[in-house]
Amino acid sequence: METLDKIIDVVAASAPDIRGGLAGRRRKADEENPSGETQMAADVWADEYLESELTAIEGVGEFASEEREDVIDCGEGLSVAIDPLDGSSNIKSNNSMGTIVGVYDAPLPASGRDLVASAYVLFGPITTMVVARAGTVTEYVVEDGNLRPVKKDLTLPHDPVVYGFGGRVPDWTDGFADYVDEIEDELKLRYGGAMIGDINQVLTYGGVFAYPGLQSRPEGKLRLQFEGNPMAYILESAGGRSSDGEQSLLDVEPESLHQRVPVHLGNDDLIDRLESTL
Ligand code: P6P
Repeated sequence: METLDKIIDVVAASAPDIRGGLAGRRRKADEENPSGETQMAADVWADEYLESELTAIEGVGEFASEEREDVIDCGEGLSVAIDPLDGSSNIKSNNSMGTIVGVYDAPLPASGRDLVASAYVLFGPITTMVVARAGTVTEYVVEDGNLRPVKKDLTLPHDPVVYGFGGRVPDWTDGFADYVDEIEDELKLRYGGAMIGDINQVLTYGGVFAYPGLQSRPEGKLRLQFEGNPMAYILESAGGRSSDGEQSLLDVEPESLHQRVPVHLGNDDLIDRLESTL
């Protein structure tokens, strides 16, 4: 089995244990992640679990996590960048969250153009996994850690329905606020505070997700290596677009492992309109 298949299978096989470990780990850990965000005990749990599983795979050369300062060198081969439990603050309110994985054929930090696959596991009412590789996107149900395909060659619906925008309204830039004025007249608001769940709605119904650059934080909140690039790879493989406001996220120059980037993802014409408005 090739390395990429092993990575995807290990992430799927880990999902039931990670999900099963959430209930007892709803408390805050007494640590911060490299982005200065308070870690939940579940963040640490999921990160340690996946680090152990993924670094053991023959053909994985580097491992990095949103929860760790530095890249771990574990041999030769592909680089795996994960957000082990994206949206972990949703544990408190029992809302959706999950794991994001980017597989790069280059040392980290890497360009999105070096991605050979990306995926996310969504802990919703059921556990699903969406995988983009070789230009196509597949949605699976994760059953006992095994992948059962339910949607092959998944593409964004042509007629968009939902939008979800992060950041506080007073902190949006004038350009983004002008864009929101247009969009909110056309689409329905769906924002759950975990990008996996919000982007899964965009993939399901069509629409746009954004965590934009803010007045207080022009670089936005989300991390390029662990969130922006992998999700952009999925959306673009599904016929959509991504943007930092000017260009595809996959073309953003990697400068540091935890660099943040404004993230806009969705139907191509909605992203085109965003770029012409910003
Ligand atoms: P806010 C979760 O913490 C996350 O990294 C993304 O999954 C999500 O889109 C965003 O931050 C939510 O941020 O400011 O709305 O809590």
